[in-house]
Amino acid sequence: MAPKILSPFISPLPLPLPHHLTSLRSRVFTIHKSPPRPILCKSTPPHRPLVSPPELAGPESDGTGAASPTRGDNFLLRQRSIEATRLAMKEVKLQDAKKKKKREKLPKASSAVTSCYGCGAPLQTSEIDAPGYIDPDTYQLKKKHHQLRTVLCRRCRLLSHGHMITAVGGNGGYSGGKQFVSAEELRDKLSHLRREKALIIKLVDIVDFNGSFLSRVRDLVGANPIILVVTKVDLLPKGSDLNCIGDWIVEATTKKKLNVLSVHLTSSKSLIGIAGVISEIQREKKGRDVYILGAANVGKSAFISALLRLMAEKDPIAAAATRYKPVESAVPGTTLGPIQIEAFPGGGKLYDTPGVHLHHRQAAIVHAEDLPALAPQNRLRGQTFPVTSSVESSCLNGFSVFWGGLVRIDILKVLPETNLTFYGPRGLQIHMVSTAKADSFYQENLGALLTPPTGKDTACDWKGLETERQLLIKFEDTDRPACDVAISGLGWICVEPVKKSLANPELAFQETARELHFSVHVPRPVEIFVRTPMPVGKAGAEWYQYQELTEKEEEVRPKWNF
Ligand SMILES: Nc1nc2c(ncn2[C@@H]2O[C@H](COP(=O)(O)OP(=O)(O)OP(=O)(O)O)[C@@H](O)[C@H]2O)c(=O)[nH]1
Ligand SMILES: [Mg+2]
Repeated sequence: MAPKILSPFISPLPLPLPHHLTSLRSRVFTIHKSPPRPILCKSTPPHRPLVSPPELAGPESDGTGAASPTRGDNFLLRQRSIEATRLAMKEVKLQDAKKKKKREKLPKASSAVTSCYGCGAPLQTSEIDAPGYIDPDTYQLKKKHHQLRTVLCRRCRLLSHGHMITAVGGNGGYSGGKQFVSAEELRDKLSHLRREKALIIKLVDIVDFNGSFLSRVRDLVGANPIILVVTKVDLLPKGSDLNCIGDWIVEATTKKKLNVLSVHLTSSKSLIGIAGVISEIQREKKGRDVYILGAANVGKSAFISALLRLMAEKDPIAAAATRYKPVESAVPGTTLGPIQIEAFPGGGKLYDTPGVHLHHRQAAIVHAEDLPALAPQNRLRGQTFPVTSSVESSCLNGFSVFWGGLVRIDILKVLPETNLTFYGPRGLQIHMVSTAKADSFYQENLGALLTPPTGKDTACDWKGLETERQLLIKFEDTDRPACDVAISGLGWICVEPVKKSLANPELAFQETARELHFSVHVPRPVEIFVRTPMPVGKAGAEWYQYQELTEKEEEVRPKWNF
């Protein structure tokens, strides 16, 4: 508060205030209601008025005709000074008490207290369909007992019972769609990270490595150190060698020019690799907050549960945090606000964050009801085409393969031995028809045989596979897959130019035919990535070649752990 103008009759006080009260002078002036007579001390030279601004001086301030103060005057003056000090002290105490009261009235709660502990949405009692809703009676009761931290909102309770209620606009969503949170709003909630010192744990889903990679993560986190955690490795096909997968991931990350401290392969279901992440967090945290970051549905909340579960074995703080942990579900957009968790004994908090919604993933275009179909529940098992081993009858040229209602691949020109293996959710069925009949087959069977979209009604609103991309794949080596064609938010198709079991030993491999031609159709914003093949399964471990690295490259390359 700006100090009020000091009254002229304070400064002439001949008795100095005690040192600890000098700062209170500005408050003393309010005490006098009428101007007192200025008093000149005997020792004061007459040419030097005590009240400096002439306009403030009283009629006697020019120093002429002033009588020397009598003992009575001095006594009165002293009394006035004592009284002024007493009143000033009283006023200060009064104001301090007011400030204290005001501080106490302010809600102590940060967003953590007034938000649902399951999803981070602010608690509210007005809109039943919106996130954060709890009924008014429960709210009042919990508030009265200071237990709002322990409240789970209605949506979270439904999600944890398997209901699919997305809250992020554009995905079907709950009935009162107007309360949707937008993907931009969720991103905004993370914008402060650039300015903070934090340790970032960036999560990527192994099933959708390219689609969930969140390549512009540096825009979000600035110069903060990043540990890369690859989730859901329990879903990798049987026999996969995590050493090969780890090397493949490090190579892919280096290609994307993302500088990370290390790479961890983890599963929140089987707890593979979680202990390694905990030790690295403890080593690198250095008192900072730890943020779990990633695209929607990569498994951030599940990862936090897994972290807390393991940490709870040694740490009572983490054990206490396991009681109120974030909710996980197959719906992208489960977590809607940052959730602060007391997990570390030595300071620094753990934060679950809302997933970043990427418009190029399949989850952004399918209806909420179909979202579970996109999430693999069990270990991936590649589905291979052609299925027969007779070369003549199995050549794929001129055929189209549908992957649910979400992907169509026209096989334009491949070798008789070429083989496609689909890795993705088992719920999506694969159908092959001749390309000449593909359009009519799609129209007739969409919503029924070809799902998602599920149901004829949903299929009516479906815009179709509007994006078509021509792929020309060149290959050198016939002993390994040429590439993976990854579909954002779904899975990938491994393209083997010459499948060993299909190869005809009597036919010499044609040197000239080292090209494969496909045309891939997907819904409009969905992205198609052509990448070096991921070495999955037993076969992957056989054909995978580790990159030769120089000593220097070896030093700077992040290490993988599991
Ligand atoms: N098999 C398997 N499933 C997992 C794993 N981690 C997460 N999931 C599943 O993936 C889905 C999404 O998990 P969440 O933890 O809710 O994902 P999230 O990243 O927090 O999602 P948002 O809050 O929407 O951003 C859930 O169905 C989880 O059960 C894992 O390691 N293995
Ligand atoms: Mg979450």
